[in-house]
Amino acid sequence: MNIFFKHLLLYQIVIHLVSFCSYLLLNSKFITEMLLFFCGFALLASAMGQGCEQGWTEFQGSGKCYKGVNVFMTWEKANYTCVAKYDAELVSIHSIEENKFIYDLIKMDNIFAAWIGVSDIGRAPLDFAWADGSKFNFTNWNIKYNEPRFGCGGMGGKYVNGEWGSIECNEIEIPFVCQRVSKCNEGWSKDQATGSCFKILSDELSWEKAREQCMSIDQGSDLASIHTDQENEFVKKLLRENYTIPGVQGFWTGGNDLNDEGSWVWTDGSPVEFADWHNGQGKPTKNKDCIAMWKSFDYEWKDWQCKMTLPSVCKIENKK
Ligand SMILES: [Ca+2]
Repeated sequence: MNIFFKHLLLYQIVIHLVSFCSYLLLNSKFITEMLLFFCGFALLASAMGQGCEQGWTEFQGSGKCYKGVNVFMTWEKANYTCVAKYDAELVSIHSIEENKFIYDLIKMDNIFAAWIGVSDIGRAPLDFAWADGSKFNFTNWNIKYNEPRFGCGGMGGKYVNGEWGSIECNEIEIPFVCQRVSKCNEGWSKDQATGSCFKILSDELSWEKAREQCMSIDQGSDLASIHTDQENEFVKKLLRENYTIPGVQGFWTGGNDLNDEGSWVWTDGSPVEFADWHNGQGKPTKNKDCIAMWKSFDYEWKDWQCKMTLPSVCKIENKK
């Protein structure tokens, strides 16, 4: 973008911001509105989400906990503060429902704008990404004002009903919203890298019965799916360190080729892309249609008869 044009746009934004703030000050509403904003946070602090620490609020649809921070900072300082002070990240938004949830949560009606985790920092201009590294699969730019134009994104207040405006990352200071993945329910182990929760069930059951048991113990729980090397190592570590049952051969996961011989899928129907088969395992074999993590293979994978009885690994997937 032409630098003069960019500065002209910035100039216009600053003028609008100044006139907007002057309006608030002249009407003696500014302090009241800031107080309302602060009160909103205070109320939130007392409203604990089930899977969230005190002062954070959960949105069931995302498995994340949110906190509005009523301190005025540049985008980069806000991002740093989420990480360093709150062990969190600037919020990423993946649906209009999540956008609306955050809008209501931080009482956006009362403020001009709040930083969200979208920026092009370290990338090509306007090639946006989320600060938490999650997929950039949803946007809510205000098209009417020809957004986006600058490198960082903020959620706008009632004048744009929570649509996003772009702002110069280090020129403007506004409040911001941090997010954390929800903590796991009692008895589950959290994989910090993904936010998913895992639990080992010791009852030795057929694959089908094991799946029923997994699904019955907690909302969103199913036999474990494993999508990456990192996740595989997390589960292996869990099995090695925390679980020893004499005589146990292995643990059921959700992987199976029950519907189509040799075509391995997880219980949600997604294909098994990452795999950790032990030598010779995972070949198309009738009657060996379920994947177990096998103790004598140091928990590498084995295709095994689904009717055999094993303990199992359950998972509540974080759908961030
Ligand atoms: Ca098979």
